[in-house]
Formats: sequence, C-alpha cells, structure tokens
Amino acid sequence: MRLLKTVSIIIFYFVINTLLTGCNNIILMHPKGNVGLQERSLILIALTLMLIVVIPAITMTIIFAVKYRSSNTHNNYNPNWTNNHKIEITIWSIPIIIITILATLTWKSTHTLDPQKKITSTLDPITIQVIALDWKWLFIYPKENIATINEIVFPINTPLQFNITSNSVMNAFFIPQLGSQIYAMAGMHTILHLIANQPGIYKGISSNFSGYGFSGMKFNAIATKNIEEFKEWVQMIHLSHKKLNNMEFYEKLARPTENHPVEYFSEVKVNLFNDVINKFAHST
Ligand SMILES: [Cu+2]
Repeated sequence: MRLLKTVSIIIFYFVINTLLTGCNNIILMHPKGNVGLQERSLILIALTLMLIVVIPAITMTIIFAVKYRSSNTHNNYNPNWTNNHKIEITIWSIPIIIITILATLTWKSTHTLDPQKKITSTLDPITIQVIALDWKWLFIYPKENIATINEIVFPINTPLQFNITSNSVMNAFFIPQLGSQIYAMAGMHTILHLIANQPGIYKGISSNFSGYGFSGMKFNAIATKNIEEFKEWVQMIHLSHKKLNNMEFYEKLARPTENHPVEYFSEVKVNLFNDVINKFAHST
C-alpha cells in the first residue's frame, strides 16, 4: 500500500507540475490567429473526450490490481461470473459515443479549416510566395515586387495567402501560433491561408527534417499593428540595393547555406515562383 501511495503522489505532482509550468512552453497552445484558435479548441476537445476513457481505465487498473491481489482474503472469491449486461452496455456505448463525436468534429473541421479555403474578410488577401531552399526560406511578394530571406511581415486581421513550393527536398511550412502546417515540395504548389489577429513576432519553422542546415531553417513572421506599418516595411525593402531579378542570381542564392541571415531584395524576376515549379515539373 505504501508503494501505491508513493506512486500516486509522484504522478499527482507530475501532472500538477505539467499543468502549471509546461504549458507556457507549448506555443501551439497560445495561438494568435483565428485558424490557430480553432485548431487549439479542436485539440483540447479531442483530448478531453479521450480522457473520458483514459482516466477511468487507468484508475480501474490500479483499483483492480489492489483489490483482486492474491493476498487479499477479505473479499469473496467469485470466479464463475457470466456476462454482465450493465458492464457490456457501458464498455460498448461510451467508446461508440466518443468516436461518433470525434469523427463528426474532425470531419467538420477538416472542411472549415481546409488550408486551401480562403479566409472571408472585407480586406484583400496578401499573397506571399514561399520557396523552401537548402536551408533557408525565400519569400516573394509578387504584388509589391520584393523578396526576403527568412522574414515575412504582414498587417494583422488581413488574410494571408501562401503559395508554397520547394527548390530541393521536401520541407514543411509552419507558423505554429497562426495555424496549420503544409508541405513544400519541388515541382508542386501547395496553398495555405492564415490570419493573425494580434500583432507580434511569431516563430516560423520547417517541421520536416531536410538535412544538415535544417535546424537553422527558421524565420520570423511579424504581424504589424496596422497596414501603414506594413507599407513602411515594404518601402524599406524597396531601398535595398540587392535585386533578385535573374535566374542566375537565384541559383546562386539557392545553393546550400546554414543559418542564413535575413536578406532583402528590392526587385524580383517576374514569374520566378512559377519558373521554379516548372524546373521540376518537366523533369522525368
Ligand atoms: Cu498555457
């Protein structure tokens, strides 16, 4: 009995400790945009539903192990019991109900949170083309005719449309606090819609291992307080004397580098994004 008590105390402290401190480190649980918020509630609802089964199962395991231990001679020994309808109904109906709720929720949210689905807003979306390079992110703003390495800036409450591809192996584009991750693949074009509802600097990562410099393949996603601040940033990039206006320069930039610093380009070759996709689309 003493061992059981010690084990339960340890488990209790572990759970409390996790609840009080661990959560602060999970940035996924601190979303700053509508998509991220909806995804968090889906995670929490699914977790709660599953705990309805997990907690009683673990509790019963401990109780049964103690109560029906061979050294317990206080209780009746009754090995010849037949099927109990109450137990049968409980162990079948509860999982069926939980799975039905989970399935319905998941089905609905895969449609409402479809990465390709446009976010409804009165504001026009900002298009950002994303090319995963070894080992850095190239971002192109086609309308603004600018490009950056490892940094994106956008105003809050404005829908963002990311068009994503890769110049090399597979990567995954992910800004955890804003929502869904999506794969970046050479010769292919994936689309992701996100929105930030609070200003701030959010971490962007590749959540798919892609080689040596992978750990430095990070970027900042900066949500500005208003559109003016975003326009100022665009103006600032336009002042850069670096230009990404030909394929030769692009190929040079695409060569593998590790921990690449943030870079700004004041001009981008027209259709660069599509040219990069086509490079791979036509190869066999
Ligand atoms: Cu928290």
